[in-house]
Amino acid sequence: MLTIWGRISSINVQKVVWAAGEVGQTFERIDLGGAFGGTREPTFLAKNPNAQIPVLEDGEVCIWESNSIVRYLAARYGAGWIWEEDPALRTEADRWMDWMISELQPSMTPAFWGLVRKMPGHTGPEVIAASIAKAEAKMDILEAHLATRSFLAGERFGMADITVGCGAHRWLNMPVERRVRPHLQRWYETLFARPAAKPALPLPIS
Ligand SMILES: N[C@@H](CCC(=O)N[C@@H](CS)C(=O)NCC(=O)O)C(=O)O
Repeated sequence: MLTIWGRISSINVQKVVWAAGEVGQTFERIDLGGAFGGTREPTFLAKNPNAQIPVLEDGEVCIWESNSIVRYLAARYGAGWIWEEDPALRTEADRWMDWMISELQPSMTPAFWGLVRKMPGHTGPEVIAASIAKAEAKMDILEAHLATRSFLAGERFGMADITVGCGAHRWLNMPVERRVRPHLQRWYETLFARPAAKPALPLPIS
């Protein structure tokens, strides 16, 4: 059985919980981080010196960085399913996963912190407006991509849909004005209906 360290309100933990469910692995999830604290305990720092969640333990294997964990779960337990063996096909998923962590998440996080978590120092209207504008521009890219295929890497559900899907879940449930995007909406609804997505994507977002 896997052990997943991290509170479920974390978008990066959500990716891991969803991926574990998709590849049919049972797991114990231990609340840590945020109000739960514990990330600076020496026992946890030994698992992740960055003092961040998520961390995955699979027997002797201990991994931090959410994308790396999703790739590990996909490769180890989801080969031929959410893991693509052909590097040329796999890069279709890889680029969207990296885009999620380097482009989409940073664009929407200030607005999420200000509007949903109401974190002191992050509620300034200008910061929130700039974040919404940046995230909307990224969502336009996603909308255009999804106009010509069912899933991010083509016609089959895969690991990129998990990580970027967590971003869409957060964005579409944030109290912001959004442009209407039928392709993004269709894709998100398909993802959210998956049994493995439900326990990973609690509502309301927090
Ligand atoms: N690049 C890392 C980022 C991890 C990260 O930022 N984790 C946040 C939660 S989403 C965290 O540990 N925050 C401190 C806390 O929750 O106490 C990953 O993708 O795993």
